[in-house]
Amino acid sequence: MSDLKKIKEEFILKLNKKLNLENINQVKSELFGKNGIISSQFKNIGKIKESERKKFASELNLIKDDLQNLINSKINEIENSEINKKLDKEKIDVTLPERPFIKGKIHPVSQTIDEISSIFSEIGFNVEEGPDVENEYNNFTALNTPDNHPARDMHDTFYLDEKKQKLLRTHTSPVQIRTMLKGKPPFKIIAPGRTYRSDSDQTHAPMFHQVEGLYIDKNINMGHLKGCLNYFIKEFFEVNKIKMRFRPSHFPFTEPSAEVDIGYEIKDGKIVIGEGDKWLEILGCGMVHPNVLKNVKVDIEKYQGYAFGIGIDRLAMLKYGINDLRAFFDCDYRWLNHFGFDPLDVPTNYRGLSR
Ligand code: 2NL
Repeated sequence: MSDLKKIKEEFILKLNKKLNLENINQVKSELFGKNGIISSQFKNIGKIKESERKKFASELNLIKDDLQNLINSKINEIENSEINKKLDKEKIDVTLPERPFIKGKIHPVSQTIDEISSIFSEIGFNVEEGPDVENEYNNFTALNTPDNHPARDMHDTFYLDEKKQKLLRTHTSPVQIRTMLKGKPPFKIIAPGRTYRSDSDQTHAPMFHQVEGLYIDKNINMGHLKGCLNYFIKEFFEVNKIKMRFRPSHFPFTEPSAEVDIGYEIKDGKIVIGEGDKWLEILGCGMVHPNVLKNVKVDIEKYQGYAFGIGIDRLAMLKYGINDLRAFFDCDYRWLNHFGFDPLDVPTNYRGLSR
């Protein structure tokens, strides 16, 4: 028997034993690796007598093909049997009952933020966001709040370090400060989000939600503010007419400042918004104080505008008939199931338009 035939016989015997994938790959590199038996035979061709060289080369090629084919078919065999084993093990029993299926609900506060954002977006306001952890410049100083103002007191503000440099924002105004510092007027934005004050009783939670609005452009006045808020309140409460009044007030960051009340009455034990002889305070607003505009490098000879701040949680309670604020943040799924919103339900407003 020629040397080549001996090699072939030897390796066929080897490959026909019971081998795993690793063993086969070992045999493969023994034969065809860089210094493998077959590879070295190919290097030998040049040393063979010329009269026998052709016969040797063609025999070598045939043997190479045979062994390669055998190796490939062995690898295939193993891979197939592994897949079959897996399929056998992982049979799906379609007769089993389904797993319990829990559909999530959208929290009334999230729903309310979405509604507010959509109403203001329709009249040209961009929605801006910022961090909950702020510095005291963005939260107080830039907003013309004096160093001795009671709002800065430890009793009202959560400070995060000894030096009182980091704090949890007490309103979302710092978002508007950030927006004005990094851009150029006009600004027409709302900033909804979480806010924090050291306060906790039946009507106050230490974490609550606020949306602030800001419109700075040439010739913006209090008439625009009144028109905008009147439009917003009608859209939000889905009524065609709303009784509304401005009451003089004071904030460090606006001048003049006002609080806005809306009319309501109680009918059959339920609150009806819009008409009636009772008043409900729902927001604070005013013309942005020139000191605030100076702090954010807006030219007060050219630009002016209005700002407002609305508590979201109470709006949500009013619109959706929820009367305990604290239940909002208890994370009780039974409560959420009752008061939450179906995420797949596309809401329509009182004019039948989808938001
Ligand atoms: C309230 C009062 C208000 C603002 C917030 C504001 C923001 C900037 C400049 C000036 Cl950047 N003002 N925001 C103005 C007036 C009132 O909120 O009672 N909120 C619940």
